[in-house]
This record gives sequence, C-alpha cells and structure tokens, in this order.
Amino acid sequence: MSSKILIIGAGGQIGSELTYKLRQMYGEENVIATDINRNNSDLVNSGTFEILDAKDYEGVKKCVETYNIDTVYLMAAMLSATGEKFPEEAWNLNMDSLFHVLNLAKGKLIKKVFWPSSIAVFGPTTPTKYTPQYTTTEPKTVYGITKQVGERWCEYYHDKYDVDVRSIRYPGIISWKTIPGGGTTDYAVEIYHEAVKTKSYNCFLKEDTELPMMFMDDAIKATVDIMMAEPETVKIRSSYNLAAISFTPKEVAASIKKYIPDFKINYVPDYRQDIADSWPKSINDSYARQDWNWKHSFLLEDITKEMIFQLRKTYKAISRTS
Ligand code: AKB
Repeated sequence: MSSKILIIGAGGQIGSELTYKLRQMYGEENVIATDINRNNSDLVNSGTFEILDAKDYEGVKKCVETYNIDTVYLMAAMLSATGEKFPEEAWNLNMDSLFHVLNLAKGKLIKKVFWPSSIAVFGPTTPTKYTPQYTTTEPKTVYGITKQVGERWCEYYHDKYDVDVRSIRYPGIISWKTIPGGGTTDYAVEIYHEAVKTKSYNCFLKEDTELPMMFMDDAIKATVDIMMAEPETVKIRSSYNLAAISFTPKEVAASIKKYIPDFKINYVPDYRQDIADSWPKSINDSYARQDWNWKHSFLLEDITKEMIFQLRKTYKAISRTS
C-alpha cells in the first residue's frame, strides 16, 4: 500500500534519520520533510522540504491537504533540559502540536500518527530498575509532564475517536549524523564528538549516573516496526516502554579508551543531574517485545566502534574542507 508521509520536526536528531529511512522505503516523492528552519542542510537538500511551525494548526492542515498526506510523524518537541529553561514554551510546543495532529486524525484528514514519548514520563517515585510498563508516573520536568499528559491524550483519541496513533517511550538516543539538542541524555553523544576532536570531555552528569540508552539504528527500526505492525497487535495506545542497553558515563568513557587510550573525562555535574536522577536506570519493555516483536541489536561496544569510526571520517572531511 502506498503511503504519503509528513514528518514534522524532520531536522532534529531522530527526525532527520527517520526521514532518510522512510525515503528509502517509500520513495523520495512520498516523504515530505518539514521543520521550523533550514539549519539541517543535508536534509533540506535531499528531497522535498517545507518550512512548517508545528504550533501552526492551519499550516499543518495546509501541508496535509497539499500533499495528500495519510501518515504523520510528529517529531518536533522541546526536550528535558531546554524545557526547564522555557517551561511555557515547552508546554505550548509539545501540547499544541500533538492536539493539531490528533485533531486532523479525528477529522479523518490523516489515517495514522506516530508520536514519540520518552523515559521522561517517569519520576523519582517510579521504581528505577527494570521499570515496568504500568507504574507510577510522576515526572519532575515540564518535558516529562507533556509526554505523560500526551500519552493520556493519545489513548483517549484512540479509544473515543478511533484514531490510529502509535507511540514509544524513547530512551537516550546515540547517533553520529545529526547532533541532539536540549536533552539530558545528550552527554552520550557529545562525549564521542569531543573524544574524537579533543580527546577530552567535561561531563555534565556524575560518573555513576546510569540511564537507559539506544543506538539510532535500533530507534529507527522500532519506529518503523511499530508503524508497520497490524493495528490489532499494537495493544497499548498510550506509549510502549522501549529498551536496549543501560550505561553510566564512566562505562562509556572506558569503552572509548579502548580506541583512544589517552581520552580524559572530567565530571562537572550541573542542573541536568537532578533530571537524570529522577529517571529510571533500566526499562522493562516486554510488551513491545511480545506485541510487535521488538528486538534491539546494538550493545555499548558496537555503538562505540561505530561512533568513533563515523566521527573520525566526519571530522577528517571537515578538516580537509576548512
Ligand atoms: C532527553 O534527554 O530529554 C531526551 C529523552 C530521554 O527523551 N533524550
């Protein structure tokens, strides 16, 4: 079945790689990438791209109608760390954009919606080890509140209005193509960039802060898998727990040292430490594994090998052109 796809927030860390993957799968002409700016030039130059503000209902509707869209991936969001600096803006962006897309689906202008949730729905009262799907969710960040409330709305629109909305709770995502912005788990990407560029990193979390993490290829696979699953197998319509691995800054540093033996790390915890301390250390994702056969592939050693290999190529190419 052919699909016309709109990606909102396509310039971001996950949005950009999702766009490349969906273009491979469905053809460049069937995947419309949009974002609030043209900053990601690789993405802008690699297929149809439109400027779109996720908060602008009329703009989103016009894009859906112009391109005859049936599926929307809503990837625009303000993440945990930036959200604490701009609480109202985070609330407005994260909630308005979700309502716009859910309402378009309720009005049958689109058939299917993907909306990402996060481990940020959990809080200090959640069990931290192997956190279950159904448990206490009392988030401490504005971002976490928007994700927790968003999950409730997704389930509500599915149950009351038959909206086919699908969602996963992403852990921290590690990737080399597009840098993340404004998250608490961003250290796990920055550390590789700094290791390759300068052989040293000032980490904003303490050395023993364990968090759930995942390589981008696994995150994209999970996103595609849940969207391709038969509707009756997607039994949870709020959001699925999703897991791959968990590690601490000290453990990533040790794995980097195998490739860059003189790599140095300093620990300079800031306000993001409190956010990380309120999140789980590991996640039980057995429902995703049961319902739509989720399985991760990348372990920490695989991620480190790939990150260092790719970033060495990237920075060599940059130094050649500068
Ligand atoms: C963040 O750190 O805010 C995000 C997330 C875990 O959702 N990467």
